[in-house]
Amino acid sequence: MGKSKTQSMTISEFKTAVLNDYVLAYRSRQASLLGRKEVLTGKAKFGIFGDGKELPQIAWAKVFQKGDFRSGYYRDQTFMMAIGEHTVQEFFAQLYAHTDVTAEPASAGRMMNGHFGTRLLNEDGTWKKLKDLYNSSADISPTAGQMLRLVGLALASKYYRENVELIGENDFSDNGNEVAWGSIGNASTSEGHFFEALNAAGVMQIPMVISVWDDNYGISVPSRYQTTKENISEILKGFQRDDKGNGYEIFTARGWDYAELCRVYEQAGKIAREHHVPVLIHVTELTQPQGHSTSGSHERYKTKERLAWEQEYDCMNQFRKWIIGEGLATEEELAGIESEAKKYVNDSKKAAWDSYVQPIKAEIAETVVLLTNLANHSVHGSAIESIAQELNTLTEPIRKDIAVAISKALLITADEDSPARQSMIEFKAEFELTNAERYNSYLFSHSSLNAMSVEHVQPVYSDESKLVDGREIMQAYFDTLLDKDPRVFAFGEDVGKIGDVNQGFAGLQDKYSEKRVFDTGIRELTIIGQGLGAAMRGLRPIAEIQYLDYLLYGLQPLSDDLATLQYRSKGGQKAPLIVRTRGHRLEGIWHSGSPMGMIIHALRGMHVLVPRNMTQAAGMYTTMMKSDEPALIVECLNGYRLKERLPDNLGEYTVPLGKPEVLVEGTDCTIVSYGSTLRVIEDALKHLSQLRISCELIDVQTLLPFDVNHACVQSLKKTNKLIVIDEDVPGGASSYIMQQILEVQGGYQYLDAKPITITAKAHRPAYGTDGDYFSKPNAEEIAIAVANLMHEYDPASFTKLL
Ligand SMILES: Cc1ncc(C[n+]2csc(CCOP(=O)(O)OP(=O)(O)O)c2C)c(N)n1
Ligand SMILES: [Mg+2]
Repeated sequence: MGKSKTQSMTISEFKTAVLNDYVLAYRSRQASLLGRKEVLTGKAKFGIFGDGKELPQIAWAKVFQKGDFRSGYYRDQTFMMAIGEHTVQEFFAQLYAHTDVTAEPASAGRMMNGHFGTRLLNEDGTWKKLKDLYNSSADISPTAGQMLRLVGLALASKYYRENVELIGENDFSDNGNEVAWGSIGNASTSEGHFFEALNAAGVMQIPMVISVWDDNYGISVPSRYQTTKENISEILKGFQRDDKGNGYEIFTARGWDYAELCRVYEQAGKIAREHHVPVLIHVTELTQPQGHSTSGSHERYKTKERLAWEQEYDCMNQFRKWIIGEGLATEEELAGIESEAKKYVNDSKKAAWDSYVQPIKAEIAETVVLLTNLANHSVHGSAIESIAQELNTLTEPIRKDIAVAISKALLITADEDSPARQSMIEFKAEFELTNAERYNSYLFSHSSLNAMSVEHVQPVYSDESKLVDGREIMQAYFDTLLDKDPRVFAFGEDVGKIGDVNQGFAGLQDKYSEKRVFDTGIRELTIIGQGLGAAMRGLRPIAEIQYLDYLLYGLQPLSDDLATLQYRSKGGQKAPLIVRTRGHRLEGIWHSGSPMGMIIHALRGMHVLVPRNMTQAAGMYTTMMKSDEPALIVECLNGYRLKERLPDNLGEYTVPLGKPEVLVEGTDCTIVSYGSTLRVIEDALKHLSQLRISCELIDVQTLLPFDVNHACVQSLKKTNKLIVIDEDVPGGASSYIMQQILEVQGGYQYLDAKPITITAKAHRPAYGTDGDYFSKPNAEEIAIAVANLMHEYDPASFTKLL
């Protein structure tokens, strides 16, 4: 126990506090033991538990304060229980995948057990007053993935503290006094994510405390294959702060030593909170009493000696001995506490199961009535009866059983028509709707601030509107934005001092300070992570990835974390981060890619915007800033020096998402494209108009969402020919566009010629102007392909070119 706290406690208060901790830890252990049984008996699908890690989490919870954030992993059930944000009943509800958010607040049954998170949002999607709450960001499964977001959660405290006068009183922070607490398994520290996050937080000096739960294993692989010297705190000693400058405070504590743990956590919290210094706590000598998860048994890979040691040094065993040794309770008293805790956990488990299974049973009862009715009115009566009976006798029914039974009965009676069958069809439709809400909703925000609801405001021009370089539009836009909204800050490689490699932020660091426009190290993963975490705490970061090609480095947190956030928390969390990048064309294999297919397939759950010029780009930023959703905005690298007119209402006009623009009207064929390729196509159109081929050119503007009002098919109805062009690989984003127009919009009905795509080659673009010309779609190639298509369609009117 930390001295400062215990000194002010009476002996009896101290004893009560310790025994309360024992109750909590014991309940958590029981939950783990029963949880495993629930999986082995088939009531739950998979289980991963926090047994063996109870004690450090109790110590951690003691110093976790309101407004603080957790970003951890699947072992933290005891901590979540100790801060009162995860009841034992909720633990079981998650294990069963209870889809009701009141029963399973972390994810409404979407995330497997051990994936925690608190509800940061009100039901209408607006923020709660986070500084008055104990907060946990929603966990993800990829090991060390939590470390990136953690950097942003901690950075937010620094931002709030440094900009306190600008921001003033708010719901998120009390002068930046909040600590972001991370947890990670020993083996997961082998990931690059861990080291990158560690370094980033050390450089930035942010209030972040990382706990490493070291149980010597990562599933079956022991530390000697994971960590140099088998000791993470030992090898991180160079990070230890000293009087020469920034660094970490590093602690070690044995995971079974209650007193030591309490002391260390109290000190760690104080240093991080007061001085904004990052801290690492290496908690050693932890165990896994039941092995890694329900998927296997650790007897397969741990020696007898290790297993015996784990039994002896099980933190619950040691805690018990310590309590008795210190004279805080007798053997009998502890036995009494234990049997009460067991009952409590059993009762909670039962309550969770009843609450989970009752609605399903009610749905089954309803289905059985409909099936029986259908059986009575069908020549296949007995077959349907047996489907009903089978459904009715399931001991652990799930919704899939209902869906299968309904579909089977409808398939059997395919050639029948009766009111009973009609009722079944209606029930199926209703059931599907309810299940869509349960399992498929909240990929995007449902709040009134969702990006699709942002009002469309047109750009305004006057006689005074100047013709400027594209980059000047961006610079003027960001100036307006930073001026207007103190929550906005921008960062990335070369964003600070020089205002990004294309000068979109030129001069803005001088104007708004290094606190709001700043450079980062070369570290795309944590650039995304720090944006994500900060956006989760009410800020509006713009995280810059220098070139589109390097988005690949930052793709994992975007795909696994940001894009899934609303979905996996069922609308309980959001992070309206804007990721800015630029690309499509520069030079060479790693500077001119346009991997848009990869991006849009990885980022469902985000908006992906591909402005053709800087006027459109600025409007898109405004749209996103008015919304509460995340987006990736890909600016055209070759557009910064092209001239555009500077709109008078920069920062006010918006570009609606999912609304294509017809750039050129035409009658013979529809060409669909986006971004910098449009300029290449415009060159091709000059050739084509000489051949008297009239093309309609459509800029889709946003790939996610795609053409929500089906404008493309309207054009196709007129021209009956479709050409999709982009700079991605063959079958990349162009295939997605094709699928949207032909399948989703029903465009196949209007085709009079084969639909074609014109794309870059399958390899990366070669260096130099020739490399680019022969790797990417060029104007002549496009003109020839379109002319040939027209000839194939109507040889009499259109000559074959080549
Ligand atoms: C990126 C990634 N790789 C692999 C896995 C599979 N996996 C899940 S847990 C785990 C071991 C983690 O060990 P450690 O970090 O020590 O945590 P512990 O389970 O021991 O507490 C692995 C390899 C994963 N979830 N994510
Ligand atoms: Mg481990």
